[in-house]
Amino acid sequence: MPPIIFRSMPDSAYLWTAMMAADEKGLAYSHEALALGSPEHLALHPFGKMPVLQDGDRVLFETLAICVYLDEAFEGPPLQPATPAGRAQMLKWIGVVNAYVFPVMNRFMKERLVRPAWGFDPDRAFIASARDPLGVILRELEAALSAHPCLAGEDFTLADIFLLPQLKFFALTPEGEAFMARAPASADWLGRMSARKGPTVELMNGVARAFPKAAEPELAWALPPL
Ligand SMILES: N[C@@H](CCC(=O)N[C@@H](CS)C(=O)NCC(=O)O)C(=O)O
Repeated sequence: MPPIIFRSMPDSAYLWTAMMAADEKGLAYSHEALALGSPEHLALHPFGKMPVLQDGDRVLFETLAICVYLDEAFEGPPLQPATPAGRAQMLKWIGVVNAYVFPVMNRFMKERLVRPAWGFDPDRAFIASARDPLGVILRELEAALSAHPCLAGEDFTLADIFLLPQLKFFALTPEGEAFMARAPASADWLGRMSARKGPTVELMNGVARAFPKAAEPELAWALPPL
């Protein structure tokens, strides 16, 4: 049994980010399910989020802390830039994903694809309100990925790993598809990231292939110009 254990509900974008970081380092690990909000979960993560990393007696939560720990405590290809300016760029983009991308993109994808597939009405007010913040996010992503092949610069870093599950599942919505059709650098990045080797990328690709289609396939709105 490898010592690293990811504790999480299985379908969690942040779990996939943490596991992908472990894959990129070439680490062995296992995943054990954790019920959201259970006493066991709250004992490991008092703020009640997923995932949690257990490495022997060490228990860590917050995905950025987990990824930095995996990168710095273990051998394997570095996942952070070597220079302070490079690391600042990486942290800037991870901050953008955590503060702006995840709350809008992840919820948009759930309202657009998951809730209707489960028989619930989507929150149409949220879908309408997401247009402008998504426009800013997607414009900035396309600008960054037009300037360099990876999100934080020339090299693949944790910033790419944070963004991948977010953009990948947003791209399955009709609005995400329409964005990809007119954002060649973002579409190229998504293709390259989805082709990386590793069990977590394969897992995400499989989940994406089986994902529900939009119950209302017409565009809820057109994005503002890039
Ligand atoms: N700041 C946390 C955020 C983690 C997070 O939001 N995880 C989601 C799953 S992808 C979660 O726990 N959702 C359950 C909930 O919010 O109740 C981190 O970086 O680990």
